[in-house]
Amino acid sequence: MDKAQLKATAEKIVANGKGILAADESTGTIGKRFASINVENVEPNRQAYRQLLLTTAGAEEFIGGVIQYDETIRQSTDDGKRFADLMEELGVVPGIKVDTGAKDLADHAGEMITEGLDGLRDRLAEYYELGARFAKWRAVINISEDNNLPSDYCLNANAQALARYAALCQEANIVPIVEPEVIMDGAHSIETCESVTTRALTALFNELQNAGVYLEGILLKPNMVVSGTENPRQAGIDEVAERTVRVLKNCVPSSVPGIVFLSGGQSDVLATQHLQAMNANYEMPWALSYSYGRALQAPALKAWGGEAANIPAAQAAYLLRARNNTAAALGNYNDEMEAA
Ligand code: 5MM
Repeated sequence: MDKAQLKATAEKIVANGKGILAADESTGTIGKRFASINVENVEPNRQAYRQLLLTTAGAEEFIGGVIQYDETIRQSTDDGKRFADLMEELGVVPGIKVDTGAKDLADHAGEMITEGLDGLRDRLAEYYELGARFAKWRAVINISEDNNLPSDYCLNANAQALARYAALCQEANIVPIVEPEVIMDGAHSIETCESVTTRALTALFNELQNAGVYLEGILLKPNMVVSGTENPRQAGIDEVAERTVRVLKNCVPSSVPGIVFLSGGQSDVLATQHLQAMNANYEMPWALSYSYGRALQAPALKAWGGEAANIPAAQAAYLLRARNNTAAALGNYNDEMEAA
């Protein structure tokens, strides 16, 4: 493990308010996104869409890293430049999703465990050769107040898998993003989201310490603390910011260089507003930035609609979200910036 390299890579990704584009939708997930715009889920369309994002002029000012899917890291632009090489030239760090998905946790109805540890050492070695310098693994934590979920067993099993993954990444000189996503869906209150997120992060850092993971060489990708989507009381921006910062300060060691939120189904602008409220109003020991999938891509996907003629409009929509989220990561965003 080259600790200096790991720390430098993690810091580079989140330097100066930069964030991450999560473009690692697996084939099934990108199919759902394409279905919303009536685009067929075939390899040439996936290549065209990822190329659109990766060739957006000026995005490198805001985007420090891009998470790719296995297919994407092997793809190239129309003129034959590998996507990973293009990123390298632009100073954007290439990343790779290495989990193989969340599956039902045996004998624990409603709970999930993320798979992908078998053979991971060899896959990481290949991804490093292909240019990846950071990786991502996502655990899925469902809340059900009626069924008393999540169980401690689920939290601990996922935390242990995240820690084993993180240790393997660092052995390969790849920065691990650890993502324990507490899912927004459900009728639960924001208080429940806060307590479950606290339990998930406590279990995670306990296991990371047990595994000997070098905390200066990781990035944390958590959910924000929000009301369940079906809860009648939807907390406002300031409450989300206050509760999220409190949880992070209680659970995340200051040696972690960066925290990059997932958007989790929040609207694109709300995800930016939440990030702004945290960075503008609180002093924190880590860079607090973004690793959004839907909240960075949704307007671009809609503007594109699968038509080559719409690529400039789609790239402008993506650039606006990247620019505004980086402004929010620096505490400099305001609503007027949406009009640009
Ligand atoms: C981009 O979506 C990622 C991959 O999802 P699948 O493994 O289900 O295909 C996902 O992990 C994503 O990186 C995070 O959830 C953040 O994305 P959002 O849309 O929540 O910001």
